[in-house]
Amino acid sequence: MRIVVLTGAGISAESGVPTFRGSDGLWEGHAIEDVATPAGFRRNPALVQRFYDERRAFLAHVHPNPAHFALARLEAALGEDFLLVTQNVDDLHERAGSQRLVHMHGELKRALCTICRAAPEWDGPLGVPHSCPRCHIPGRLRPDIVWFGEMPYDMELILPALARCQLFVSIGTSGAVYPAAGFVATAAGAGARTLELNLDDSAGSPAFNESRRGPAGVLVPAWVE
Ligand code: BJW
Repeated sequence: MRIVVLTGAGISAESGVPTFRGSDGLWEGHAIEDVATPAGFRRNPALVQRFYDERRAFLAHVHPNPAHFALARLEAALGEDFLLVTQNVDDLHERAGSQRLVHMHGELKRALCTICRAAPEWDGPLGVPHSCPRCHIPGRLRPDIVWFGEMPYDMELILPALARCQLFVSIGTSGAVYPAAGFVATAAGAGARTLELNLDDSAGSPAFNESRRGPAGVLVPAWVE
């Protein structure tokens, strides 16, 4: 069976990573347009760098949970018939063992050179002027995060996989952000069955063949086994 899984912030919630649109949402205290848009970065790069520096440093204090591990086991069983598409910018899927995954909204642990577009791995702060390891131009690195208005990564892999999959599973995402919110319609239009695993009803719930409610750390291992 060919399966595409889409994950969102809800799968990392039980690891202690705040979700975006929850009551303790990560953007509280910061207007979205200040920290998650190219215009916000142009206006106040120091604020935006600091915001992502803090989140990158926070990754050292969190660990994958049973939902991340269950998806890694599913990948090991299905091999090339499996693709994990995550909207998350944390590295918890990799740390659980997932390899066939794409980070469509970027990664906290990469920088992006605004001059030569290199995306080197990055583990320290970006908030002071470092040089790009490829073009060596200093002070032009930004977080490798897809902000509003920017093109998500790996769409050329994701769209064909959606068109070919037999099952599309969405885990822990509110369905508020496009194009990911439209993947269920794309997969269903290509004939796939669609399943949602989420704590609450989401904007996308009506579009799924089946929705299960509960914490990802319980629902995902139960679905995989
Ligand atoms: C649990 C749980 C537990 C909690 N267990 N569950 C119409 C069509 C196309 C585009 C647009 C459109 N209208 C507007 C747009 C533009 C825009 C957009 O979508 N805006 C919306 C506000 C409407 N989109 C874009 O700009 C995107 N680019 C783009 O569209 O380019 C053009 C294009 C067009 C067509 C095809 C291809 C390209 C770029 C979007 C970039 C999003 N980036 C962000 C922020 C990064 C910065 C940062 O990290 O600080 O990525 S937005 C933010 O939301 C982040 C997330 O990845 C994303 C999704 O959030 P997610 O993961 O769903 O989290 P939450 O918090 O919303 O939900 C968590 C869920 O988990 C909840 O449902 C909980 O119940 C649940 N939950 N605990 C299970 N324990």
